[in-house]
Amino acid sequence: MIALYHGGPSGHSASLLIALAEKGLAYKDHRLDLAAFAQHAPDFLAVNPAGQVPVLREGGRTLTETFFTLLYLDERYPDPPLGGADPEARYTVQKWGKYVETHIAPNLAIVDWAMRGQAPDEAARAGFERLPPERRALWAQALQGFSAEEVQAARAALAKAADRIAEDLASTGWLAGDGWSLADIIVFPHAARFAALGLTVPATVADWLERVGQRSAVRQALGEQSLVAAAATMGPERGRWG
Ligand SMILES: N[C@@H](CCC(=O)N[C@@H](CS)C(=O)NCC(=O)O)C(=O)O
Repeated sequence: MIALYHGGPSGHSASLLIALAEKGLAYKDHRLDLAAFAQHAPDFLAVNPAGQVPVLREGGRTLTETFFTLLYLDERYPDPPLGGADPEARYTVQKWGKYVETHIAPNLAIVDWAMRGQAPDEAARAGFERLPPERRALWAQALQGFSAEEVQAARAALAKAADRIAEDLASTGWLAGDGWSLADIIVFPHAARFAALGLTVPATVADWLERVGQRSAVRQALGEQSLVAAAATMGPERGRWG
């Protein structure tokens, strides 16, 4: 059986929750309280030493990296297929998977972190010591805070991302090809936070967010919790692959 370790219906975790609901897959639910830094507790670090969610486990395999995990799920459980109907759509799905990782999520984390303005308490800081050096260094940087210029640059990058989302939605109303796909699933939870961070999005993007939010799998994945109100991506997600 699938087991999912996640932080609730926001950020990367939301993408996997949506995909599992879309494919009607049952799973053992391990929800972690990210605000309490449960992702840095020894029992979870035994699952993912990087101290990040989501993590999907199945048949002795431990999968991290959300976009790759989405691709895995789509190949293993092809009904309904979400990877793109033709080479062009599949290319676009992959493009969005990378763009979320290299541009959208890291900049969102900076803006969110700057707005949150809360310093983790001593107990949380103790957890940082258990992280691998590169993750510890990122946290140290976040605790120092980001400069006004860095936050401004992150906001500008997100505004550009909103425009790029609008561009790809223009022809079919979906990000890749003429239907709902992994591209929509990987981008949606992040783009859904833009408004809460004071970023205005083009009307096409607002309309797409509304349509995606109404899908039954998305409603099922989000449960009672609204995405915007949900705890946002935690952590200084800079220095990703890509
Ligand atoms: N590259 C990872 C990023 C995952 C990620 O950023 N997870 C965030 C929540 S959305 C997290 O666990 N942050 C907690 C931390 O870094 O301590 C993926 O694609 O899954």
